[in-house]
Amino acid sequence: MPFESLYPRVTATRRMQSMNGSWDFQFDPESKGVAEGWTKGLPNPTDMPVPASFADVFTDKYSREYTGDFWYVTTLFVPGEWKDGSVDIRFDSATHAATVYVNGTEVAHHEGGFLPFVAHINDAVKWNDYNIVAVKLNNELSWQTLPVGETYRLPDGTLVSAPYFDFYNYSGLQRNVNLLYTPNERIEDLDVVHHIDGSDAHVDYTVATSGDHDVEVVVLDEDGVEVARANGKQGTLDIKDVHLWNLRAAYLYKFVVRIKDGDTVIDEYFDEIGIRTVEVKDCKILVNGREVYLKGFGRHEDSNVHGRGFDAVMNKRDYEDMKWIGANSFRTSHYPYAEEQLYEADRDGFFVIDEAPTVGMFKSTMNFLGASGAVGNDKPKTFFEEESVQTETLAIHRRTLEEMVARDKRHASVCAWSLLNEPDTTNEAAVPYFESIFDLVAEIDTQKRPKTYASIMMSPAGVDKTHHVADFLMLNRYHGWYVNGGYAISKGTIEMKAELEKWHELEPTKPIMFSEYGADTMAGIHKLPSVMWSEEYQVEVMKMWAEIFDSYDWIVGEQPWNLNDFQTTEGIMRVDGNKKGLFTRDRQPKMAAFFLKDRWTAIPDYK
Ligand code: GCB
Repeated sequence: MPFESLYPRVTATRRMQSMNGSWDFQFDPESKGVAEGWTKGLPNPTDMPVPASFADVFTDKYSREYTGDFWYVTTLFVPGEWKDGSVDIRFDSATHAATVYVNGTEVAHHEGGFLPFVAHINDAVKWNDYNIVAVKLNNELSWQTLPVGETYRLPDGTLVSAPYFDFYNYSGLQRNVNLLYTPNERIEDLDVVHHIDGSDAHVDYTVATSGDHDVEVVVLDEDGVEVARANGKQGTLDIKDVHLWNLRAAYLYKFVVRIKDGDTVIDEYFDEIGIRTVEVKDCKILVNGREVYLKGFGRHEDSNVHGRGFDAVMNKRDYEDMKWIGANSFRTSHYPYAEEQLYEADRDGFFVIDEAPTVGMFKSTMNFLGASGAVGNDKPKTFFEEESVQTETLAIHRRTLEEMVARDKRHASVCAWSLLNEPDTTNEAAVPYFESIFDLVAEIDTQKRPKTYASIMMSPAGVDKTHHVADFLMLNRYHGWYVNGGYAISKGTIEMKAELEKWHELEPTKPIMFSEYGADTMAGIHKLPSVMWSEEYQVEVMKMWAEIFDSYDWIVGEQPWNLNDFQTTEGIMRVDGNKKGLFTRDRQPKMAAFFLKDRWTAIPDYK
């Protein structure tokens, strides 16, 4: 299994040097950079901070909206004493496609903007010397990129991206970049599967290494006391009187893995691991065998100026806001988030529904009715009928899921997988595609977490053809907003309940949760009586949904859209972004957040 999926760490044998900071940056609209030698330096660069999205640091429209190839270049000193090991650059992400060069030699290519990859650079570097690292990125969207969209040209030849989703198509080196040193014989993967046995736990583990030496695994509790130990690349660790990881009551053990030659440590790696089980049974989601009720949000990695750039401060504030309001869960809508977010969720005991970057697979809702300036084309209405989707897109989707599961599988917080957001499930053509990706995840996730997808309102119960593959149902519904808004809100309740009852008839043993519902709300607009867009109206929409949720005991969770207001592409549907946040983009609560806080703090995490 791939080394790049291990979160980079400094240990007794591993070294790491941050490559974050100011890089040279330049757009390459004619894609001439490689031919003109930009791999060794840019002719006319500006400086660009890493990590960040490039868009919102600029003040001119062309730069902000730029679509096409663009370059990041930096100088990197590679210590000579690292020559005896493996030296790799790890990009926590590069959005959406990247080719990496060291001193002009191509060392890596990766597609997909939200998962890590490494460039192995031993053969391309000058040791104990300065090296030029160049990254050519591309942020165009197509039916073969995840997320899905289109790219078209304005009459003057300028490329424009037309996402089939409403969040802004931020791009660049948006997460951390590190230079890593590891021994040649190294730990490349660690897999853990937990079994609870009364007050004890048994953890089946598998370690993959690049050599033949033996492996030891030691487990330490939060006080640093050894609680279990085993030898061999595969085995079982027995932990007596285990302290389980629970929702909002996390507990993390430190698993230390060492490759040893007698007493000599050849390589050492560790991870913080919570012990818990997750399963779906009889209309319930069970964590450690106990029924949970999920309260939380669909989120985005999004903030002012930084765009989707990794922002530890904003992340921390988001967790504090979620704790304040009584949340215990979130969905990584609509792409895998930075690993630091998952480690924080592990520590804080959040149930994370980890979502693949698979959004925009519904042709007729592309760009949310013009939210991002939809372009017309002659593609068929049902996405999955397209030949290239069943072949190329499916292959890319499968590879992306492999990368996501490999990266996130040890996290206790990752309790479920969402394999798509709002795909077109109205047509039988979706069925083989769905079966292929759901079977794949069932096979590669050794913890066998529940799997699902977020269902779109235009594919309701009775129309949707793919729900048989999901272990639990997740509904995105906008009664009270896109349909039955304002004075017609009471009609929304009746229609939603009718649909829910149909779902329950179709899937009598599967739990159902709401992964989206809400209302755009401009903070500061107050109306008596309420009107749509006012803070009072958002409270009414939240109350309407609460009444629906409380009517059925097979509803297992509520995640309104969205934790915060976030940036979208400009268009007639959005006023400087999507305003469905319970908090503003600068993380301050709207009125409805107080309603949810009262509601959620009264609902226990475990039923
Ligand atoms: C949805 C999408 C989400 C949008 C939201 C909206 O169904 O999944 O990405 O932002 O609706 O506000 O329109």
